[in-house]
Amino acid sequence: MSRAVEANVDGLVGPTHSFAGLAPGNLASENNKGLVSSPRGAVKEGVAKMKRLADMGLPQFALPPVARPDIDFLRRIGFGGSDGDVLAKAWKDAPLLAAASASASSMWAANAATVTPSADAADGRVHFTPANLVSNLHRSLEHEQTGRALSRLFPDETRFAVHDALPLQPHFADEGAANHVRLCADHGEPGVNILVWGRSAYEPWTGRFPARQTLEASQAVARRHGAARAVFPQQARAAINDGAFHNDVVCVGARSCLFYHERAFEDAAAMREAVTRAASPHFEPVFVEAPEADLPFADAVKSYLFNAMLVSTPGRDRLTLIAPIEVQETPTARRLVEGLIASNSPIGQVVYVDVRQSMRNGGGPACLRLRVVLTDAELAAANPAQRVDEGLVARLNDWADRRYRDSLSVADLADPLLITEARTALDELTGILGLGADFYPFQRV
Ligand code: SUG
Repeated sequence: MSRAVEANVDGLVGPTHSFAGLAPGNLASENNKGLVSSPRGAVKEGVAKMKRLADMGLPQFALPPVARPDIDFLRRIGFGGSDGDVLAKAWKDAPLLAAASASASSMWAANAATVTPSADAADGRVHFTPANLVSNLHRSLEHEQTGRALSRLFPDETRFAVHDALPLQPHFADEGAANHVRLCADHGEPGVNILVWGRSAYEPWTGRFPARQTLEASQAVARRHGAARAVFPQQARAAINDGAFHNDVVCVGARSCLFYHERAFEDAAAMREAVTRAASPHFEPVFVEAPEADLPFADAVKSYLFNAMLVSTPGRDRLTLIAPIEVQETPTARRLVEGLIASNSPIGQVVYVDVRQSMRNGGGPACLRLRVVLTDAELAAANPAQRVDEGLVARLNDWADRRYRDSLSVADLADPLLITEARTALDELTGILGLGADFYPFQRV
């Protein structure tokens, strides 16, 4: 066992952040379709959250957004001419496809990849599988650039293995760490890897909304990472139908604590038994189940209580919940949190953060981050220019002020000027984050 910390890697919001309603089954995305967004407000909310976590003494990194609009995707489906022509024709003839090419959805880094820390991996390296995200067109366009971004952040192949995404088939539909929770006694010690899935590839899915993660994808990721102590509980079908499009909408865990809604799992008792068995003899898991009677499922989805981050910070015995401000505004959710803090539960403190721009697309504080457990030596091998400190926060805020629009409607996504604006912003970002001048596809032509 070696000392390890849990770093957070947050996705920076891209310049095309918008409310195009692209994600069926994600109730916030559906309900806020057509609103005017603030890309600048969104990226600064994200940076403020990163600063908050860094200030708490936790290692924090920033991941660059993928380049959008994805002109190359539009060319592959038959639109031609100059980049501006491609965008104009796509918006005229196929606006839904054009909107998909513009999404800033890579901000939700919980979906960037599934991560297996070296303490759990057969070959002692940290493993990453970028999620193929094939359940949604706009998200299926992310994985290549995401893999490249992870390789820049974790370049040393003797310590880190960044795989390709799983095969791009519905059988292997994979949404990354949004359906993965790791429990452990301490970060550097053996962990139980809970990989939650929504459907099996070989059973018909008849739900109202798509089940995005397959059992076969979860098993394939665990297999290729050589992940020890993997358990595969099923998400409740009814939870997906009621808006839990990822398990992290209704479940979060840290150290030995799993905090989840009573209705999150198809068979919660079987889940607890499997996790307890896998944890033995390393640690005793603590299950904190929120009952429907105290917190109606609809309030859990509306407030995004379980999409809080649950973190252990230096000098505190009990865990801290980094919750969206919407929890404070939802009486049932707020009371539940207050009750947990007042009792002797593993959760001892709540910090509220404002990430409303992301929340309106169904992304809470936990969606915006990828957790990566790193030993001291692995932490030292990460790209230092992406480590969030006072200086980087100031540079990113200044960059956003100069390069991002304050407001953007869905119709504005058709503006050809946005192509150049976004590229100029991202080109500058590669300098700020030390990514090299060949990072983005548009920098390589
Ligand atoms: O995949 N929203 C994202 C939100 C992802 C949240 N992530 C986690 N729960 N981990 C999604 O549904 C909406 C984008 C739009 O409509 O423009 C969107 O893709």
